[in-house]
Amino acid sequence: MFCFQCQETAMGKGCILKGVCGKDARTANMMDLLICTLKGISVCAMQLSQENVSYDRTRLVRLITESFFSTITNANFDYESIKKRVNEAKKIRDELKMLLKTHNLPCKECIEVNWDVAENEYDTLAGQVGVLKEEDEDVRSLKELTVYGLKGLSAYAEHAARLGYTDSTVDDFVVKALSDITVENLNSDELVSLVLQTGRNGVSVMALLDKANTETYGNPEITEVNLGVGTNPGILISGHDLKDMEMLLKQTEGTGVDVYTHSEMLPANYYPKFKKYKHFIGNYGNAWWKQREEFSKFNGPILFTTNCIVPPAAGANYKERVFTTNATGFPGFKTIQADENGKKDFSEIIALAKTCQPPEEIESGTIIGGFAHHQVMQLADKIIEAVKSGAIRKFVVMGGCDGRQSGRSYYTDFAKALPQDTVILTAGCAKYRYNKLPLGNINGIPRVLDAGQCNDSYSLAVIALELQKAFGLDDINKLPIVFNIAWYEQKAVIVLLALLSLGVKNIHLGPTLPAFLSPNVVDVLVKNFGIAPNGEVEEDIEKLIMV
Ligand code: FSO
Ligand code: SF4
Repeated sequence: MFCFQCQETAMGKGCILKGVCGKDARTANMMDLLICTLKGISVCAMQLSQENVSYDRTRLVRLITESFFSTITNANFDYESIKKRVNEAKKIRDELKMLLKTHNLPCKECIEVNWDVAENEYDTLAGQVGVLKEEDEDVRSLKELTVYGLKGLSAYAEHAARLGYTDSTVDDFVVKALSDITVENLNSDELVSLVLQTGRNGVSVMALLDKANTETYGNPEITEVNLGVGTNPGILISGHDLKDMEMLLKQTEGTGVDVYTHSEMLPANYYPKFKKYKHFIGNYGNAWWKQREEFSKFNGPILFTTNCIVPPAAGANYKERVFTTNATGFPGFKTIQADENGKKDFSEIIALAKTCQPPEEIESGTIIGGFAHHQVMQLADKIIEAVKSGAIRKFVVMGGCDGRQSGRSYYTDFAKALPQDTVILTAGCAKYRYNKLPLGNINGIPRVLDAGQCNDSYSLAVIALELQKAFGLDDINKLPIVFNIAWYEQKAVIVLLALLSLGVKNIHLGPTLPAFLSPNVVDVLVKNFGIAPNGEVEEDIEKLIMV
């Protein structure tokens, strides 16, 4: 195996024996074979489109986006389920090849289109089709940057699709981009352009998901979220999928079982449609990486709707209580499948919850959130006034991911060290590094404004663009907003590319730069976008705030 797609990668270079995340080599390789096959599908699909031959586009795109989602860091550790996806992908690819044949069109000569071995030889082949297959370090870097962007984009497209929202332009782009990096000999400039196009499509997909979420569940509103526990048994729901949240709340209503969010599901508390459920108690715990400790105290079942899963320790008392759904999986965890109409039956989880003790309280009090673009725009006059009067000197976008590396205490220290006249705009699980600090408010505006999940970084971009309009500026970079982003996995990659495509410059990125960026690609990002790694807290405060 060779995997370097996340911030935690071994030695800052690449995981080669086993993932730091816990992914084993066989599963990592099988994911490579899956991506290889998705590329083959895209190549055939592009050829068919160019010749105006019709095929089942929706099925194909959903397979690509779901499969990509399953390969995101901490989403799926289950070798068998990935192998199953390889078989499904190969079947679709072979159908497309057959279609090419019936139209007398030659298949492209590449392994992605033509691999064909028996299932018992998948492992051997899988070990040969990974990222190191591309020998040129810079080409590899730009191609993988595109692929990781597409993975993040696919995750968000999946959530939107489950609510009935799709964007055919984005779908077409995914197929074309995958095909281009497979069979077109793109030079560095063309690859850089593809990376930026990926970012633009990232903006589109986040806008689509924002529309899907807000039209379905209402606009997030300022909310005090309870951190304590009730006296009933509970179910803990983690991940990003709001459709699952809705189904779980409906099915648990009146059963005597309460519902709590964990990690990236916290923002569900901000949506009007979910707030009306009395048995939706609040948020339990913190960012994904604290789950081993927190799950063992929760006492009830846990439902993962997306990443991030941490493999449980050998003696973990909660192993039998964990369920996965959608693209997620872990050997030994039970999986809840949707029926053909997308409905899920959570009765097994609810029945289990009834046999469990109520959660043990690990925190108390409340935190405030719900500052997505619609809500913030309601406060626009107040915010603009505070900027004009000098009460707010700068906004600091500190969205992204949290992670378990000790160096991430940088973000807590940075938030604490920020001058009192600055406001943090956040989204994603990165917020857990500072959302419980007593940072106070400025003229009634809290100093940490949480827009929601990592995909709600879109909200932060909308807020910036609206402020740019309000202040009559011709460049987003003239706003009093700076960016100090924490990344971990590939959804943060699409968020970063989306910001770059919107013209945002001088983003500080940490806690370390991605291992998949070659020195030359880093140079391009530094020269064209002013991207910088974060340094020491004081020095970064000086650079970002005091100038
Ligand atoms: Fe976090 Fe995990 Fe939302 Fe990620 S829980 S790290 S960027 O999956 O998706 O922020
Ligand atoms: Fe390593 Fe990250 Fe890949 Fe896991 S996802 S194998 S930690 S690079």
